[in-house]
Amino acid sequence: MLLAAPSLPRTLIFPAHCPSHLIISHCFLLSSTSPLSNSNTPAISILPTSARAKLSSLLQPFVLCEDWIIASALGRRRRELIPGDMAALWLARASSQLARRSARSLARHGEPSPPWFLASVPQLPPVLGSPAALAAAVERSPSGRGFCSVRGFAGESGAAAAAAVEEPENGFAAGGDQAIDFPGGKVSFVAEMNFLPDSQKERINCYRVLDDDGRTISGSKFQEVSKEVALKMYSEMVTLQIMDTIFYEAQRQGRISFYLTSNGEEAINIASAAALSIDDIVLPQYREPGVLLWRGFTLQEFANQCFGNKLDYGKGRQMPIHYGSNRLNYFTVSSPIATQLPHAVGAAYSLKMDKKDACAITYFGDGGTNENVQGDFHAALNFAAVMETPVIFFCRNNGWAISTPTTEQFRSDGVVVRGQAYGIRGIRVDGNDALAVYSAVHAAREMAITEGRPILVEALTYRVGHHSTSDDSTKYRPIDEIEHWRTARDPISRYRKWVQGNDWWSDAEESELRSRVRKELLQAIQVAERMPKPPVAELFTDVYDQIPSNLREQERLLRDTIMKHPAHYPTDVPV
Ligand SMILES: Cc1ncc(C[n+]2csc(CCOP(=O)(O)OP(=O)(O)O)c2C)c(N)n1
Repeated sequence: MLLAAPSLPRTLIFPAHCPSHLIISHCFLLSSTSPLSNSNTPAISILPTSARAKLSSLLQPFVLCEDWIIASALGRRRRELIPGDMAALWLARASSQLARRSARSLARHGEPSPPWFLASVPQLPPVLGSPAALAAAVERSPSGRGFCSVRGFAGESGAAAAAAVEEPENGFAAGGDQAIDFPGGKVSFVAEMNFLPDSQKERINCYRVLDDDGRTISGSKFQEVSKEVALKMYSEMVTLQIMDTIFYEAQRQGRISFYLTSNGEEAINIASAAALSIDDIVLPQYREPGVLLWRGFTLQEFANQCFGNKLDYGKGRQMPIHYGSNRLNYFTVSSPIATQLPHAVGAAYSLKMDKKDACAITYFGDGGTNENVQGDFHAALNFAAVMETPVIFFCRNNGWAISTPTTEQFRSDGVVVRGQAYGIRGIRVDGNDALAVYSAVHAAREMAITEGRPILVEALTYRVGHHSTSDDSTKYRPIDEIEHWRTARDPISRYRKWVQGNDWWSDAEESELRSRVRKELLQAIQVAERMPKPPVAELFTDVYDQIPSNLREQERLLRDTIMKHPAHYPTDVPV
């Protein structure tokens, strides 16, 4: 530790790895003990001896030098600011202010300005040795990084110092190339105190390919789809719609306990799935069964899950609609909203580590982005950005989180803008335009994999159905609004117009498809309904390798209770 003599202490050097709190407390000491505005003495020299003694004990890594040493090290004119960390910047700014005020004060008295420098070097020699050794150490600092120099009045005349007084209050030369090489790139300094606006004047626009009548908008750029893929997309959208109608009715008839439709979001489901590869890992919320349908989950498999029979992969332990498939790389539906997002980042990271040509995609609603108990959306986006994972965050912004409209969920311009805050590229897309969704996800996948980065897609859509069979949405939103989206903005009829406009589809094919799918579904439901349920013993397996004694005891108690009160238990569950 070396404190310069009171007459010359105008330069401060500190190692870049110096703990921030030390730098800041030092700055605080400087500013709180220096009545610079009415003093013609630079900051350090007027520190009382006791304060300097305190500094020496507190700030071991700090070295205060005579100005000529550092002046030579900095070439006297160096003005860019390249601190090792944020604290260095803070110190630099504060000290620069002090130095400038000091210069102003001296100029007022017609005295020449003293030199005043501030610098940080990544590593200092344990013993400084001669001034030349110090200068050499500073020069050796790698590519200027971790090296900070702020304002040099050295050798400047009183007039120059006075000129400096006219400079803006930010403490840096106006019009100069003042910038900080901060992680992520250079940040320019400006004289104005500009707060970022809370939002852009104009909302982020929305990419679409098809107009409301299913015609491609002139000049629209999109990923071509073959006739075969286009027709498969259409058929699956129709199948999903019929599946929703029939399962919904089955729930109303009391044959299954619960259901939740994807009405109005068929394009999101099917078109996004079509743009992916089967190797891509899907981590769904609950309104994306179409992705599974696209991948080949059969209607029978859907029915088995909803009826919780012995062929259900979840062994009847989950509520209906909690589908999952190892074979199809589709994680089991996650009802605690947004919990699947961090999982998706982990899955994507493993794909990256294994150098797989695949990404992860996770779906969630607008409500999922505002789920604040765990804040999974935010943690996942930040993690994904920092770890550079190939993951697509697909938000279905359907206007509602059960009965809470998006207007009561957030003040930002929807979801897509949030990606930027985390350093994630994003796009807003018309979720009711199958070609736009397909193109956006196709491009997102390409970027995610080839560039190893996360992408955020916000699809604007509308939840046409009730939230689930436990909800009546007419209690909190106008029926006209629902009807408008169900008819005028229906993604299926819009896409059908495009397909038919290409002469790829006919009315006869349409009715054949609809009656075939309906028949297959009714058949699947009958089979699923008759299929026995998983045995009671299955309730206790698959968590522990060896079932622990307390679970064995619970199993025995359950059996006894069923035997005692058989009327209260379903007869089709083998005990
Ligand atoms: C962690 C958690 N909090 C609350 C709930 C209750 N909940 C179930 S669905 C839902 C709304 C989700 O809305 P959104 O994410 O927009 O999806 P949408 O249902 O509109 O498709 C809420 C709050 C939950 N399931 N999990």
